[in-house]
Amino acid sequence: MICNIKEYDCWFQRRASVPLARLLGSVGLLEQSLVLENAAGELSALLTKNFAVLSVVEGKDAGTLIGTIPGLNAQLGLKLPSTKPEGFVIKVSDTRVIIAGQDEIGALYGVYRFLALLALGKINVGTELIDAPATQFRSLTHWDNISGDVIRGYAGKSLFYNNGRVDYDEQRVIDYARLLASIGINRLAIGGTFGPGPGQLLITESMLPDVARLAALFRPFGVKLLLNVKFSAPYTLGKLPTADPLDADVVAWWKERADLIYRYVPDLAGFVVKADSEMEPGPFDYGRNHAEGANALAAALAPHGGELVWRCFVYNCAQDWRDQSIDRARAAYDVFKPLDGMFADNVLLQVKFGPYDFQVLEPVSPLFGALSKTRYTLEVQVTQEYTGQQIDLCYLPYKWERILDFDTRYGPRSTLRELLIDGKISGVGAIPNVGLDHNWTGHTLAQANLYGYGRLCWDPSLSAEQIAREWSALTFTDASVADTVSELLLRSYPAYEKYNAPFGVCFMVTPAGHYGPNIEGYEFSPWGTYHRADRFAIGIDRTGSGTGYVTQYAPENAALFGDPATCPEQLILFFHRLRYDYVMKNGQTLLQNIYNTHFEGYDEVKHMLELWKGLKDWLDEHTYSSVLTRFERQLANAREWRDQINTYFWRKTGITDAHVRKIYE
Ligand code: GCV
Repeated sequence: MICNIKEYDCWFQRRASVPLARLLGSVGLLEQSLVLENAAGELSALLTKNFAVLSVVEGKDAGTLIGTIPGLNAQLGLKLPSTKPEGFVIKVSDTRVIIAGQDEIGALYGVYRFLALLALGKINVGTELIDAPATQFRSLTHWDNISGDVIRGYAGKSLFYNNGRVDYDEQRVIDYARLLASIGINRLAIGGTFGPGPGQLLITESMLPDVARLAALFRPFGVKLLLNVKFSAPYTLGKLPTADPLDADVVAWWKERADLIYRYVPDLAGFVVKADSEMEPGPFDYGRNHAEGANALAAALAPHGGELVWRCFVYNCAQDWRDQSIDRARAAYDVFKPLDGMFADNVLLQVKFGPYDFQVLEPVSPLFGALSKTRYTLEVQVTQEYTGQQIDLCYLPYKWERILDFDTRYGPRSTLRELLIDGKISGVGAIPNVGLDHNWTGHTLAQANLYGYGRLCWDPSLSAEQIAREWSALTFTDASVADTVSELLLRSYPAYEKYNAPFGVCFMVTPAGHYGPNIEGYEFSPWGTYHRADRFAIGIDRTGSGTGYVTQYAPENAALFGDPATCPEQLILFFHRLRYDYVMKNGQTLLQNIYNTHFEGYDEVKHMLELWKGLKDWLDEHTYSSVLTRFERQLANAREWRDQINTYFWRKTGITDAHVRKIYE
């Protein structure tokens, strides 16, 4: 059977008809609200489009009822149990299907979950399900520029801007809103991050009507907008002489500006700010700390119920590589930990998962768990900046699962997963991987990363494997194709780790674009990410006797990472400077392990390419060949990594590979 997928429709593919058609043919809605009406409309439209069930919206005698739990209980005398905010109940009997939300958005989420389960063949008479998101803040932040280019975007131009204007295909935005809501995303930041881009312009009166129109497209899907704004706006836009957060005129300016913005978008979720980060203006420009900076903006949002997402990506990006006293990895903790408890209640610090910058192999940031009196979120990248740029297949939930597994060792229930579930981490943020490419994500299989991100935000206890299987089965309607695709996804991250920078040294990428190897590309740069390889050794000593970074962790982790004997070997060069003849747990030297992993990484990609080729007769030509082309490029990339890394270390050390494989002179 040919598996003919419509890439544009992502995880909403057409199916054969379904058993409960009789009940699904009419959808009843007894309460009126924008989101509930959309939920009913979505259900009937998608049933008709994808399941060959001609479904119409009707009254209370319909076979399928949608509503809120309190509403349905009151109107129909049901006894549906209540759940957490944004959660839902699904109940299927032989006379009725009920999809009830704790609130209106919960009902919408229930609809999408119902449709997914229907597609997976998991809805039957007797199905009862209660589910709710683990965390209330599940966001994506767009880095799109007003020019239409997307910073670190690998899937075409911006969905929102073109040529200096807000300019979009309305249907496309609605389809995007559907994709987001179907995986539970409820916040979307627009407005870019750098320079005089949209972050600046969107909060002016000339563009606020555009923002209001976009907000209206997302509103029925329960997605609230956030605006990326610039800390310097009081002087760049407001013509004040300063943006000092303690200056009364600046405080008043932010208040007036927030009041103006909320007149256009009354349910705006708030602002996102990248301050004192990579040349962006911030409180340090005025000798203020980050609590003082954040609180000034947060005060302007508070009367409107808005939140301020304040990014912790603050470090010195003008370092002298000769100066070994500075360690960039320490920066976020050094800046933010002393301020714990000093942020206003509506501030959410957004902490990158690692101390560097979304690297393939870097430890989890020591700020997690260490912040105990401040609300903060976990930040990851869905866009594959350092993970193959949607040319290479790299299934990110594999990585995120391991991040969530990390035990901070601050008290009981101290893994990131538990902190998130218990509300000690207040949400998740990420940079999406989408653009105007027809398949949204450039690489069709990269849709799994967007899907997986939403699913993990909703339920951090899902495994990467569960998500891979779920996404593959929703997208590839043939079971054996879906199996192979899951296998490819699950193989992809470990393979990528193997051919990338070894054992946690990080940043061996080309500085210009971050795709492909450049072993010393960052070595003499101001960005603070050095590996300092010489003839004998490589890596940074971050122990107590080195940069001291390791002491930023809770004592048990400091001890674990601080000793090469107990440090997880995948990260060993992040924490330690080791000689190439250091013997690793498998009895082979560090150098031999570097050689081995790079040969293996390439071979693994070759194997993945063969697995994909095996799907040729099972897939529609377009999907098959577009992914094939990417696998071929990935193989070339893996080869480049393998040969550059191995040759580099062979030339440094003069020590040959024990298996005498080809290394270039
Ligand atoms: C938008 C990385 C990227 C930058 C990005 C930055 C950030 O450094 O390379 O392009 O800036 O992260 O997270 O703000």
